Amino acid sequence: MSVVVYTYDWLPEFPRGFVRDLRVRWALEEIGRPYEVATVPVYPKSDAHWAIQPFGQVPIIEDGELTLFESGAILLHLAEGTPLLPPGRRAEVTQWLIAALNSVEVASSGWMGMVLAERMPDVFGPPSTQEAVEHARRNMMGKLDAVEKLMADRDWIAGVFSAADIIMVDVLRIPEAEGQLSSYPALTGYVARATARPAFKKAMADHMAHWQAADVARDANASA
Ligand SMILES: N[C@@H](CCC(=O)N[C@@H](CS)C(=O)NCC(=O)O)C(=O)O
Repeated sequence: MSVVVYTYDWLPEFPRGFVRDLRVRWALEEIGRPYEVATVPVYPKSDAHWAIQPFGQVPIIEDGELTLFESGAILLHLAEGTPLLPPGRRAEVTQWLIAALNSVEVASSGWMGMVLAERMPDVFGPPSTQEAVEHARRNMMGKLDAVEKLMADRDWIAGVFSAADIIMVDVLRIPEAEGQLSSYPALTGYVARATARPAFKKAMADHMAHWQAADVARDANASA
């Protein structure tokens, strides 16, 4: 049965490649489940969107009768009964998936939010002080240090490739894109290994194609 993945109808260039529908697409590609994409307007957000995501965010999925939000919950649901949640490693995979979201992503989003506020004050401002940005960066580095140590002697965070790797690597892609992984060889290798997977490449290509099609539709609307 096909899954429906919701993302935005359009977004500007800067978040493309990092919108969290990507992690859902990646998981679906890994397990070979067909899916279709539906959209919600990014602005203004619709009542229909708020009705299925109380924070007005994406991703959201529909899987038969079930509607789910929160990328971690979505991944755990999709992984059930598949190699992404290997029998015997359920607790460990869940632990690392939650650590990726609740420890690493919380820290990196805090820092990234401040960087964006500096870069685009009209959208994300007001900017924080340099001391606050540096404090947030050190907090993120503390989390990266811990995962770096761990990944020095393993390929995948829970021993075999799992849903936890999809979330952890997708989280790490932001500090990597911002040049923050240069002193972390194990994390750099981990991200490279995971993103070399055919499922990631397909998910990313389809994710980017979605935004290109969204530009075309927007241009056509503007000139109509
Ligand atoms: N904890 C949520 C975060 C979702 C999230 O931040 N989504 C972003 C797109 S990647 C969003 O919709 N942002 C718009 C907003 O927060 O208003 C998850 O993992 O699903």
